[in-house]
Amino acid sequence: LEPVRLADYRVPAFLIDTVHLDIRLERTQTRIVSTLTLRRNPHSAGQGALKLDGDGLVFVEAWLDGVSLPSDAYSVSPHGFSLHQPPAEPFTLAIETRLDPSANTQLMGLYRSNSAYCTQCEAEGFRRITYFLDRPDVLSVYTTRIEASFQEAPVLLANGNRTEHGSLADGRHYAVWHDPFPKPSYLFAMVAGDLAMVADSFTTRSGREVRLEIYVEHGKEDRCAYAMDALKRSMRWDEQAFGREYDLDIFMIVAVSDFNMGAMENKGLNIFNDKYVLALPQTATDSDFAAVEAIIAHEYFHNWTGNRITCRDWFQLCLKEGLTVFRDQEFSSDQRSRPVKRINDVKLLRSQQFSEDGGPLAHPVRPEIYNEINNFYTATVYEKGAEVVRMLKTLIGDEAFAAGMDLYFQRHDGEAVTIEDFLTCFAEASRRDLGQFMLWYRQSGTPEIRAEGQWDEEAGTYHLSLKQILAPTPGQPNKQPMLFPIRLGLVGEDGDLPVTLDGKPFDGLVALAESERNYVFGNVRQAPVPSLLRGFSAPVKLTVALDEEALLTLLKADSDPFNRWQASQSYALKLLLRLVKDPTTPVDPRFIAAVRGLLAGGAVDPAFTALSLALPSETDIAREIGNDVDPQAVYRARSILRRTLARDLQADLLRTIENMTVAGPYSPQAADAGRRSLRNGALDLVCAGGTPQALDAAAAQFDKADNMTDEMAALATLALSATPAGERALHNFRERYDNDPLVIDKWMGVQAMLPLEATLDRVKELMHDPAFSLHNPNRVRALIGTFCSANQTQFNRADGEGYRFVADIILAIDPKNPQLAARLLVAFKTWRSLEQGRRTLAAATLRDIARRPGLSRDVADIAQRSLA
Ligand code: HT7
Ligand code: ZN
Repeated sequence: LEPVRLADYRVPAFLIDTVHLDIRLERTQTRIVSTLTLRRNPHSAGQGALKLDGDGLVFVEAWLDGVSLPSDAYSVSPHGFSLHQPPAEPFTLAIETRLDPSANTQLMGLYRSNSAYCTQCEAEGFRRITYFLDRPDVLSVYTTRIEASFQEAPVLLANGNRTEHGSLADGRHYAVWHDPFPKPSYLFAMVAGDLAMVADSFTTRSGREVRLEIYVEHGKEDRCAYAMDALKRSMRWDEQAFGREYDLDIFMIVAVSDFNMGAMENKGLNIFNDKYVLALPQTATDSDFAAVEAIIAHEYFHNWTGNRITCRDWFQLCLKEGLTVFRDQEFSSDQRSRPVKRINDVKLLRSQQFSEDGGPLAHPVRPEIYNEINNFYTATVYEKGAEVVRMLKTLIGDEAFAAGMDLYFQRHDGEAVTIEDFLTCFAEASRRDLGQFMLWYRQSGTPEIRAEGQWDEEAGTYHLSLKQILAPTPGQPNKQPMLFPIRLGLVGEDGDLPVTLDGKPFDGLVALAESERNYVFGNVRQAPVPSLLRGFSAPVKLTVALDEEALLTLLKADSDPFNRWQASQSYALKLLLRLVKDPTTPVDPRFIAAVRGLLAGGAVDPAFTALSLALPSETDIAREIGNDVDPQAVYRARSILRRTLARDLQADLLRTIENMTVAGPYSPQAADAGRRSLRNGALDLVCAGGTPQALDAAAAQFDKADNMTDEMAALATLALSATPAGERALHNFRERYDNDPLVIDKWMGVQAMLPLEATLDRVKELMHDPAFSLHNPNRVRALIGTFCSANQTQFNRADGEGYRFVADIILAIDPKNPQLAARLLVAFKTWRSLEQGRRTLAAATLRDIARRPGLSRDVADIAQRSLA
């Protein structure tokens, strides 16, 4: 593998001002003529040939300034096109190529999804459509002419505004689209097919009317209303929160069923995995609705953070992704409950990103080297990247952050920039030196903050020592001290104490810049419990010795909802760690009483209570143990605690299920969704007791549910009970949703998650279900992806069969869709933390994969880095 390094970045030797694409669609023989106006880049010292990227194209002919090029004037290789002696003055280069969309199984470039043609160009897919300078710092104005059979593709879409369309001979027709905003090639998109459309409109705050269109397969029109509503709310929110208005006359979304990721922010023509557009109460759960809202918003927000201002190179990916995730998180927080959103985001960060940062695939938020850019669309770039933006806001304050964003939009509109450019705007707006803050982009690994405190009763002071520990990570043996915003408070029996720091009322925030620092708080008249890292103000692992009594104080009296939730988790984690070591450890009755208290007060904020009720996951426990993890022992400990709670609190849980019934028709709004989450959390827990009353409650809910949230919750609970009632429910569900692939995906996932010895065979059998296909990413992720990421005991079977099975699937998928295969392989990322037997088996499987000839770059890269 030939690595790409940030240090080797050079400005492009040529610029492409305009691109005219003429696309004649045929299923197996699409013809493309691209006409580029080029000139030498005045900022480049580069001389000599013009080298355009290409991948898998069939070259036909090229013309320079309208004259056909002789074959000795250029060369063509599998990776590109080279014009040996480009003119010194601006010139026009036209190239004709052929490609076969129906043979494109990688889902990069121009491919077919069901009966439609569509494109995916990020990161390097445009070179699979035509020869180009396929890098994000070459910005061009695109005009796209699409021609196709009217019967096959009555809908012809591309970026920008439609300027022309008409009929042609032989039942064919065409459309011309022009996008006036210069953009990098990764934002190009084209869609053609027989699609249904739902239309609406939005009036911007300056009074411009924007047409909104969502395209879906025929018959799915009734599933777009929520996505359309989310889009309009996103557009309004971006005007209000960031002062950003939409800029074209039309904004289009197309839902396709074959897609490697969630969605793609192509200028004016977002293409979505249909899972994140289609939502009806009968087919989508509350979490699905929330995901549709978040992803619609995310892609829309890219119009400014990513499209109008883009990345100079792919090392800067977090410039658009971290910032846009931060923006979509803020949007969802404003639309729903802020504390609940924060807790869910932190759960995701800890489960996905902390495990990445603690293993062989760790990399900085802005990497400095990569073998395959597709493998860097990671939780670190996205989720930690968002945390870094959040910390920046916390450190410099809301006002300076808003001023920095305004400066960024004003200064860099229409440019391809770097993280340094971004941070400079905030340094200027806040008049702060952000040099040390930059380390968040450069240093990988999850920092640990160790806190120790002591109350001096006589002096009325509290001494707090904070220490930062930065463990080595791959390629980074030594680290420099970083800058941490730490929100904190001191909590007494009745809530926050009004303490002072340096003689002034304490405002709740310290910025730790040193390896170690001591703070002395004054006016501390009673023994306090420190509430540290409020709101999870920095993406760190906090180590602080808090006993059970202290955690109960926080649970009850902390003004910070995040830390109230954290106290419930820390308490449970303490018990679980003891149970992992010794399953006969009795469960602390104070914990059971605390959970009873939570349930009793559940009606005040059901969504928050549901989160507090849920025990730390198996991966949370494993991460806390750190090494020599036995997933079976972790599972057993969690099951014991669940069973104990279920039995001791059965009456309370059944009462909660009763009380949290939601009256009236289904609404995906946060209030109702919160009640359902508490009701279903209680159902899940009470069924862990396995009593007939509990299972009857699940069966009753399954039978009478009028929405997918309640139906799925009951199905999952019944399936987990491993009883005939569970099998009956699974059978019944499969029959009911036979023609609904996105719902069948849920059914597959529930079974792939079962922590049972027989699950591996069940998963193998499900691969023969007519609804399953190894060619469709959603199907693969639902069954195989769930098995390896959400079934710790069975993926990590002691006999290694889980690893072998997943490896075989990866090897089967790799030749067709390397991105999908590589993403599955990431499931091995924590293999080094396992106990020796499983570690040996996982390593052998990884080595076996790495040794195979003909691996894709994607899979070879993950396998090699995992083993390094
Ligand atoms: N920016 C988009 C990333 C994406 C992507 C990357 C690689 C291969 C396929 C892909 N599809 C979409 C999505 C986003 O973050 O908004
Ligand atoms: Zn994004």
